[in-house]
Amino acid sequence: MSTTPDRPGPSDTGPALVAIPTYNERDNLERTVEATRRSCPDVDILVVDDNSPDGTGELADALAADDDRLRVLHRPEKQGLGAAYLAAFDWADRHGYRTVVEMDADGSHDPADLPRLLDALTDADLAIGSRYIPGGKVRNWPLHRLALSRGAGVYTRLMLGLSVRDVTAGYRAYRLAALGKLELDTVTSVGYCFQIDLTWRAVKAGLTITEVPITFTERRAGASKMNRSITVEALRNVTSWGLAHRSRQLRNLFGRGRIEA
Ligand SMILES: Nc1nc2c(ncn2[C@@H]2O[C@H](COP(=O)(O)OP(=O)(O)OP(=O)(O)O)[C@@H](O)[C@H]2O)c(=O)[nH]1
Ligand SMILES: [Mg+2]
Repeated sequence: MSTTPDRPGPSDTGPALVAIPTYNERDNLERTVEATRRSCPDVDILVVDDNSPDGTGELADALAADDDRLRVLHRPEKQGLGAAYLAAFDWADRHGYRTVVEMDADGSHDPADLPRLLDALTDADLAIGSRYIPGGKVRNWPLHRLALSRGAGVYTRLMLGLSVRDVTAGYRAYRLAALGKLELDTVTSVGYCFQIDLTWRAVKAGLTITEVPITFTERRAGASKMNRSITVEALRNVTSWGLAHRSRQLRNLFGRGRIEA
């Protein structure tokens, strides 16, 4: 991962790569790509497909044949959202991008919000498309999904002392140079915990984080990949990071106390 440059001037955030991970998104991908093109004609798009059984990878290839700013990264098997994004970040870095956006393929993330997300990077390292700040919205989510998301957010913010309001948000823009400070080679989070993991790393690395209100909509078609193991992973990791964080705070408190005594 490159380490140069640090945050450059406002006009210097591009070119941007929009990374779209896919697993069985055949009924959603084309509309997401088209809407992204309409919203931001200047971005490049990378579809990261984990050998979807429904043929999403082949569909992505067909779309790429007509669009020289669309590329497809084929991976041999389903390895989770986190691994797909790590591969996309590495690809973006190797191909000289300075900005990378995370976007779901399922219609939950509206490409119309993309310009505002990219604009927010002019004075931030990480711009998070947030459902839970004034102006942010969630549409058509079943109550249990909203409760899970809100509950995970409250627990994470309490455990880690974070001020970010939407810690699990998956619609984000990063400066590549900033991602280089997050020791990505040690990331093992697989599910939506990946988003919490990177938020926590960004805070610890002192990155500038901003939240931009977005409207999140329940997936348009196809099946969610959310499952119990994804929730358990997040709960286990956040608890362990939180305990480590709080015990570090206590050690610092008592350590300082001894010196001052
Ligand atoms: N390449 C790849 N993409 C994945 C994998 N798991 C999920 N995705 C994609 O990541 C995006 C988010 O996954 P979703 O299934 O929508 O999960 P979610 O948004 O947390 O849950 P829902 O609210 O139910 O939609 C979608 O574009 C998925 O196709 C994976 O293992 N590999
Ligand atoms: Mg989704």
